[in-house]
Amino acid sequence: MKGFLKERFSAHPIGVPCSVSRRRPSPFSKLWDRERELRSRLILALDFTRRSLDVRHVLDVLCDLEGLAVGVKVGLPLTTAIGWSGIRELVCRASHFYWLADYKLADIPEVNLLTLEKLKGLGFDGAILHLFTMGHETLASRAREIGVDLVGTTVMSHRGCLLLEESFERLVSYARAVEIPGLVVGATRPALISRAKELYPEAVLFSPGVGAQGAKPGSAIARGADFEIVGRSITLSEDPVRVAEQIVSAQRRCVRA
Ligand code: BMP
Repeated sequence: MKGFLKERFSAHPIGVPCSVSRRRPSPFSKLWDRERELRSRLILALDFTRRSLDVRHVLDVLCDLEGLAVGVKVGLPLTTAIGWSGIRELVCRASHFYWLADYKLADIPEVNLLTLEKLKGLGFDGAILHLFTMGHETLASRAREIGVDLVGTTVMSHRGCLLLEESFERLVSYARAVEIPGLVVGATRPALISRAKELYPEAVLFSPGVGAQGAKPGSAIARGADFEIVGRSITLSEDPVRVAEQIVSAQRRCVRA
């Protein structure tokens, strides 16, 4: 493995569960600690890479972006490529990153609860769910107990997401009522980012859609988002470090004092 901070990557053996007993004092505290350390609001979406997706290559990517990305978002593309054991290994080896599980939970409450426990067992710090299914009261309180930060999806970044768009204010108010501490709001919908902040000022806002989907780096931060989720414009670039540096610089110019 390469990388200038290689020693921070644990040499945890494959298949041996790492400690997941860390309890955090408040939601997203690990993420904010890392934000203070790096002065970055960048979360890397690991769906596409220039080479085949395998654990070693992903660790190399993470080594390169060590000082730039505060967190990593993973979902089905990576999981189907490297399997759950691969995900466990990544989370263990690079446990200083904030790990966000993006499986967009949208099941009945009992199944969501079981899945959340499993994600905690894999070492994830946060998990994204859909809000439209509702019924999340027990999930929200269990997530607080076990120290997983929940992030509810409001309006998505792609065009034609009409049902969610129509229900946007209701979804944000629902998240606030059941104390889901984080929200996804597409970076391609700047007015709704500001509106989410008005309706639920304490929420931590995550905005995907920067780069490949058209929103400019820093633009979501300028409208009140806390973190920008960026995938392809970094991971498919010939020079991921340079692109990530440009994104983080743009974000720094937009962070409100
Ligand atoms: P990219 O920068 O390559 O477009 O990646 C965006 C990432 O954010 C993808 O992982 C996608 O699943 C996720 N995402 C999104 O693009 N829009 C949403 O509304 C919600 C998402 O989770």
